[in-house]
Amino acid sequence: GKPKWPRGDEKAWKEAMRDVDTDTPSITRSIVSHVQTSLARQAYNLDDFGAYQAAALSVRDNLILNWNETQLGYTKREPKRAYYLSLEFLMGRTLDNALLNLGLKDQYKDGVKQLGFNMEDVLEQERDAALGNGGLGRLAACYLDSSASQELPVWGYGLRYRYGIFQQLISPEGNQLEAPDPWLEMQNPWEASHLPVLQHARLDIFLPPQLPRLDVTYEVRFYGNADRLPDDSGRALWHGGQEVLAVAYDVMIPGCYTRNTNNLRLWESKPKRGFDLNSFNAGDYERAVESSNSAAAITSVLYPNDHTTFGKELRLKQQYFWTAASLQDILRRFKNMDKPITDFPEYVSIQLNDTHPTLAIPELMRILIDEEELSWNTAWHIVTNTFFYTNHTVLPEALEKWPVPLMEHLLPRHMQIIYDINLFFLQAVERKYPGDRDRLGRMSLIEEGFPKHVRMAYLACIGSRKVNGVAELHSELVRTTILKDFVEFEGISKFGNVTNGITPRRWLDQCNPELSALISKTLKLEKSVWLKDLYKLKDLLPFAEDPHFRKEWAAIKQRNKERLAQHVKTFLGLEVNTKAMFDVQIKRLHEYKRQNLNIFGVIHRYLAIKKMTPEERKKLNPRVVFFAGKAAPAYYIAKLTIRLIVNVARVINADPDTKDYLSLYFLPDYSVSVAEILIPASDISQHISTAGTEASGTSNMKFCLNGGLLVGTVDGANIEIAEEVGENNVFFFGHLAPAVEELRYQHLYHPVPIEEKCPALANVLNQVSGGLFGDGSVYEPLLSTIRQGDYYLLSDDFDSYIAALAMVDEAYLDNTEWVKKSIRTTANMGKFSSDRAINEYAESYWNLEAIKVPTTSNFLTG
Ligand code: NBX
Repeated sequence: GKPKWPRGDEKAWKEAMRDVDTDTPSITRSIVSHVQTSLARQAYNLDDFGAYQAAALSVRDNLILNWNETQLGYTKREPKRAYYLSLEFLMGRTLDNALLNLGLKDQYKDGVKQLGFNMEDVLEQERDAALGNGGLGRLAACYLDSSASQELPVWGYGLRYRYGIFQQLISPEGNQLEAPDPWLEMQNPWEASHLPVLQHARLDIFLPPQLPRLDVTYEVRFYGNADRLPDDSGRALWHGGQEVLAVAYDVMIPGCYTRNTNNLRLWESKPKRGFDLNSFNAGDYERAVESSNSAAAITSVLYPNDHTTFGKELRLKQQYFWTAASLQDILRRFKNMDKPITDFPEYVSIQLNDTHPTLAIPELMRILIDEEELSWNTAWHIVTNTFFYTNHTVLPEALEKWPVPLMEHLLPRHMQIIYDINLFFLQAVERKYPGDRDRLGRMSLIEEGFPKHVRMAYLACIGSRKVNGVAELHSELVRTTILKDFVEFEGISKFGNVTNGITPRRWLDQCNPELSALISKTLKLEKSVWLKDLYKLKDLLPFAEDPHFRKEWAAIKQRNKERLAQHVKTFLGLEVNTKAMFDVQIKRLHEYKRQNLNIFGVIHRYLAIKKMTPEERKKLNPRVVFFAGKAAPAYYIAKLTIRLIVNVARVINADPDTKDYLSLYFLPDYSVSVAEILIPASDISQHISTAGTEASGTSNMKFCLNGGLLVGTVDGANIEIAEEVGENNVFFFGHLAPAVEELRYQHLYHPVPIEEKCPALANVLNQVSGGLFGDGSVYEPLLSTIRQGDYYLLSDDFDSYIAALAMVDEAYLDNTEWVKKSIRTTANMGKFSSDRAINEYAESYWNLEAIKVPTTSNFLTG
């Protein structure tokens, strides 16, 4: 029989639980108690870091209670749940966000002040959780914040990498160097592990026992053999190989102004046994620990490559380890409800964040067929009603493909299942288009070649209920290019769009508290209202006509510029002219994002200023250009771009003729926290990808929400931003997406020398070659990408880019009109809240309903 619960005296439990829930200690008492017990430190030797740790633990106490309450509420109500599978969650810092969402910001600020600390300094102590590369990972983090805030029962699943995205250093020559990011070294108070306390005791400098739940571990198999059973059941037995343990770590995700606190479950790999006793007894100690090393290696590091795929075995192991552990966990939770397995899609939706978790499709087939003993058709029906696939890129080099021999070796049963899916799928295609061999070749899950490859985007597409892109233009490109044949075959209604969004909590209230306060004051609304209904910003529009309001608006921008200047002073030791226009481009370095276009534009401007007389220069409005971003460690051209930026900065910042009118900074080690300082300080930001290449972009939304104007191409979400804020408030330039193919064709077959086609750009390139910024030969490989081929069309867009920047200069001269543009931009950004986006997923894709967790505890009686 089931053991009695709770154990012991129920009344004693109830009373104690009520006390825990209601007798909350004062904030100072809670912090001091953590100082003295959890940290084993004392008042007289407490530094900022200790104060951060104690404050974090105190806040964590609140989160845990809410989180327990939420999970219990969900379990009792048995709602449909959605799961967001993402290999990346770029969370940034947590303390400030948790305080905002709990509504305890002012209280904690006062609390730490009473104890002698300044909240801003305390917040600065926290290290970013940087388990992601860029937009895709940060989008996942915004969606978690919105899911909890919208009271939706959504969990995230990911990997607990020991090393996040690398730390970027810049050498004296201007080269990017990579150092590891051991982010867990100083402890992470924001997670609850499911490890036995004793195993962790050695590491636990200050954390109290962390909800040890040994039951949340699963076994994951690799390699071995898959033998089809001799009957006609279609089942197989997968055996042998390597077995690895997945251990859960739970990160609490508080909703904004609600008790709902969702869960982000991150898996860590562990050897199933500490070491292989057979080898150990034979005296081969090294071999004995080798297998345990290889198990632990699976979750050791985040792959730092975005937009490229390498057939690396460890990466495939990560993908399978994570999807297998997550599916076991999801199935166990479903089975606790005692529903027939065929109801699975009524209770579970799984969103695939790009193709990285696509193995979940054959894995669920394997479980349903081999373990649950369902027929192929029943299993396929369940699978294709459970999964949803979001595509984040149409760049061909970014589409994941895995070599068949590697898949066969690592996941022999999954390779069989993929072949079977492909067989049934191509049979259906053949029935619809008899004799169309070309089409079968194009649509096959297997790309021919030596070796063959599995096309993951096609597998994700046919295994899912719906497929979506992340902005209107991008979704249309998905439908008309990479998945064209699939749209024709399956019908257009399966292929939708959900335009990305950003959380206004972090990207307005937290990063720009003064602007947030001004908005609340002006709208006469608590921020708890407009931060959860961002269309309310529309009511700021009339205030664009109010000179007093404009003055306050502009003054806040100015103080944010000074805050950024202070940051540059502290970390780079450089002075920034805060009277200048601040022009910002911050994103991963990539040729398609065209940081090269920007730096060539800067050089062009520099050369123009050099030619002017001192009188002419005095009429210029000064400009400060900021770059930040990381390059994939093996992306040679992207790294050369960084080197060029750093060396151009060195020359022009030192040139007495020009330095008052133009200066340039490359801020190393870009991160979420650095973005929080840069974004509110921008007058303009640049989103200048070759049209049709940037799926959406999300920082474009963050800048505009903070009243920075957008300079960009007609690409991704730029288009929808312009629709919302009005085309007269953005600076568009460049060729449109439909022209790109034709232009590339011309580059290939009717090349025009760059001197003829774009003399201004040719001149810039020649200055670089000629050594104006140090040895020109260093940059030859970068320059020749433009002189030859020019795949990203810099020579086609350069002149209109320069013209757009001239329009910016002109518009900036009229300060009143400029501030109006800034206000109108912010006021029209309501659409881009990630609350809107997550609600679209919940309603149109997952059929998910919100569940409010009551604010009083009643889970023993209720
Ligand atoms: O996803 C980005 C797109 O480039 C952006 O346009 C878009 O706004 C954002 C969110 O939808 N994609 C992205 O960040 N991709 C990766 O980081 C990535 C990481 C690993 C990988 C492939 C791509 N193997």
